[in-house]
Amino acid sequence: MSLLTGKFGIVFGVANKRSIAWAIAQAWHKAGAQLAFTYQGERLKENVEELAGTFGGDTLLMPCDVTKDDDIARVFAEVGQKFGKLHLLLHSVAFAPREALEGEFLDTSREAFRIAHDVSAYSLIALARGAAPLMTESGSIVAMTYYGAEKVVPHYNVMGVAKAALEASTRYLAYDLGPKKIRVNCISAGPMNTLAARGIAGFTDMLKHYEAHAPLKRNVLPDELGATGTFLASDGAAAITGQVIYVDCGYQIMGM
Ligand code: NAD
Ligand code: 0WE
Repeated sequence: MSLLTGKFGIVFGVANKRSIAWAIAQAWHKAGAQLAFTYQGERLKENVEELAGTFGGDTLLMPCDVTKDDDIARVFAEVGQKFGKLHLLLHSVAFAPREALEGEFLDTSREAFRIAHDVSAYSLIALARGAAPLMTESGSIVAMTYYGAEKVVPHYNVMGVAKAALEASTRYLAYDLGPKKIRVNCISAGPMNTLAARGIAGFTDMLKHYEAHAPLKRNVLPDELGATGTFLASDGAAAITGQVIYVDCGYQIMGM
């Protein structure tokens, strides 16, 4: 028996094979979970179809823009019909308008603030509310965060504030859902070369900075995020909720 045998899960945030969501989905699948996937829009449908197809069988695949309540309602209605229950949910979704990640935080517009928080933080609350009625046996909700939530990372700007909201939401959700045996945790990942990181000015230098300064003197690998995602999803983590687990080669402990 594998760690996640008999568990049903849903994954939000696969865009391509480099997505953190795909690394964790593969690990969950290898551990025996049966998974459903959502994709942001038609643009990404083919990618996700092809990736999910590598699991064989008919994987449940649904469009979902996490800023649309109707999309979210439809997703959980379908999961209810096809799976009947749910144990795992991965939130690996973030967005802020590009201009908000370039200049000064001081210049963040009301609209950029709203969008970043809607997509990157509020969505966790909406997805947890949709999933909870299906998590009748027990549940594990995992969300991806980043160090810019707690310390200033130049140019991460409003995304840092949105991640702080995501991490605080994780704690309040953990409190509300704890009595139902539903756990809610974040993985704080070191920088990864994904679509969301591509084109960020100085990203290559950031990878080098982590290599130089993290205790383990290297960057995180996708499989290592998968392994932590599997642990948090498993009954081995049954007493862990409301936490932020750092998978960053130790970078977060450093003061200088
Ligand atoms: P990615 O681009 O592969 O994933 C981001 C996903 O967000 C995409 O699948 C995109 O479709 C989805 N998304 C954006 N807006 C959406 C919307 N309105 N509705 C539905 N989906 C939407 O990049 P990634 O690096 O894998 O990012 C995944 C998560 O990991 C994000 O929360 C990100 O903040 C976090 N993270 C990334 C890094 C990194 O360095 N790449 C480090 C720590 C945390
Ligand atoms: O969470 C993220 C990135 C999320 C993200 C990326 C983009 C790029 C394209 C959110 N919104 C957008 N909007 C776009 O238009 N990371 C943790 C990766 C990341 O992004 C940074 C980083 C790191 C690390 C931006 C500036 C500084 C550091």
